[in-house]
Amino acid sequence: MGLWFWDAFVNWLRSFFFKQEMELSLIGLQNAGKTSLVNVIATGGFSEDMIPTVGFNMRKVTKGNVTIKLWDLGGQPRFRSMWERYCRAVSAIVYVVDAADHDNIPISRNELHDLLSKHSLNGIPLLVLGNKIDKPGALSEQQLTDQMGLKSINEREVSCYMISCKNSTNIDTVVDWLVKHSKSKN
Ligand SMILES: Nc1nc2c(ncn2[C@@H]2O[C@H](COP(=O)(O)OP(=O)(O)OP(=O)(O)O)[C@@H](O)[C@H]2O)c(=O)[nH]1
Ligand SMILES: [Mg+2]
Repeated sequence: MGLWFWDAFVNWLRSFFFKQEMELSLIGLQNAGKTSLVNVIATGGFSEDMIPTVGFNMRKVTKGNVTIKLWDLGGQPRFRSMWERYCRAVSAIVYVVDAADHDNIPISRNELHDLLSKHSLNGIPLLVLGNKIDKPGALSEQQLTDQMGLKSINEREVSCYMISCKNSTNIDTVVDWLVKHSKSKN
């Protein structure tokens, strides 16, 4: 019996006894693809024709034995002042960037660094996602890391992946990251 089989079997057994949960907030400028990401994680569906999020939406998604509560926040300027409030109690902040929208990268960078300067959010792990890599001219991971100033963020865990909600590229990697950051239910 292969080791992988044993691992899979143990995980399967464990899923009956140990429920995990996590709560996270999805942040980023309008049009970055936050709601698209929720849809692709929840159902695998993608639409070109999206309605901008007004305020926020809450969705619960179950992956294996993990229940993920997602706060999907509106990215328009008028909603950004509430980002911090919705990030305070979460296990992770997921910051979505349109990697093909070069003009707005500096604004996205400033909004991210402003948010992270809030003491209430100290230490919360950050996952930065460069979305829309299906588009020509999208930044590489290295370029996004540089232009978003991710190397200057310290005293919290920072991860960065490049994704496409449209083509479902790297969505599995995102889900794995989320599952790893979930906590046991008491
Ligand atoms: N080409 C491409 N387009 C995408 C991708 N992800 C999202 N979009 C498009 O980007 C637009 C905005 O997507 P939303 O998911 O509504 O963006 P949002 O971040 O939720 O925007 P707000 O709710 O206003 O903050 C829509 O037209 C989507 O179809 C992607 O991976 N590739
Ligand atoms: Mg939205």
